[in-house]
Amino acid sequence: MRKVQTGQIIEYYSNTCRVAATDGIFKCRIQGRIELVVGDFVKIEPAEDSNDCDAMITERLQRITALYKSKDRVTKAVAANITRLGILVTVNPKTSLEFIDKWVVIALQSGIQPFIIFNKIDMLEDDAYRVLQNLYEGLDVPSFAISAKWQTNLKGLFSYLENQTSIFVGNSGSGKSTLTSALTGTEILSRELSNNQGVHTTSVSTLYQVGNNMQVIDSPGVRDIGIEHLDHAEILAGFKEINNFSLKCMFPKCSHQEDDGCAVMEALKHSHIEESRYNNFMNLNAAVRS
Ligand SMILES: Nc1nc2c(ncn2[C@@H]2O[C@H](COP(=O)(O)OP(=O)(O)OP(=O)(O)O)[C@@H](O)[C@H]2O)c(=O)[nH]1
Ligand SMILES: [Mg+2]
Ligand SMILES: [Zn+2]
Repeated sequence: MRKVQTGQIIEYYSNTCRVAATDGIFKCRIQGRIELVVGDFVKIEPAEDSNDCDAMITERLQRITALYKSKDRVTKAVAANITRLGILVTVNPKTSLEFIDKWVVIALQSGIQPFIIFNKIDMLEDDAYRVLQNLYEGLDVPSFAISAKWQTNLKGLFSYLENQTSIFVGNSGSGKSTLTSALTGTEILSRELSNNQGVHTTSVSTLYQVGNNMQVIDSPGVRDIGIEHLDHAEILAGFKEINNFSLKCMFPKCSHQEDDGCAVMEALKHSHIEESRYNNFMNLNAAVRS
């Protein structure tokens, strides 16, 4: 590498990064203490003194979006400049509805469009996901029912991901790497579910370029996604239908529980709000600062 250039981080380790720049892909060292994540655009310079790195990252460019998570009251970015967040949902391993609702909240709060990928349909009856698809589509969360392994129904998903930078989140074993392999056409080692030998659980997030107008990030299985950095209003914004009904509650400080004139409780009673959504809303609220 000869000259200063701009690139994008496609893999981040604790003190080095792989950066895709105009002239190629470079292994880079980080100058000073710049907080970096996969998806960040950076300035890189030729490294003079470094024996195992090609270049040095000297500056991070402004982020368009940043996806945050918190753990033990520490909040940190996990990926930058993402436009879509794909939540993988499977029956095995079982994805909880709370997992979906939590990621919808996190995505919307970060200015990222959430969508759902119902995976492993080859193992299920037709329309097994129909009820959930209807529920989330009514909430402006588009969804796709696919089989990543057998590459079924990928066409619609593929068009949806064009001109976007997307990240896939889902429990370990839900098929993020298998899907990334199918989209990129390169084989990414994936995890065997039933035996513990030859397990290929993804350990770092990697950004893949698909053709010249699609980017996908395969991220490690998410174990703990703390949301302590959010407040009640941000959670409410992720529950569109509850938000709409809450505007009609008699008291502005309604807690949507036993309160008189609570429009949310009324809607719940008449099944205009799904019980799972209401319960997850209450649980997420209980987990954040007041
Ligand atoms: N039957 C079936 N199996 C699938 C499908 N997609 C993925 N799998 C299998 O599910 C297992 C886990 O897939 P991975 O792609 O490694 O899952 P992952 O989400 O990347 O897992 P982590 O990296 O651990 O987070 C593998 O054995 C895949 O072959 C599918 O559509 N149908
Ligand atoms: Mg993986
Ligand atoms: Zn209320």
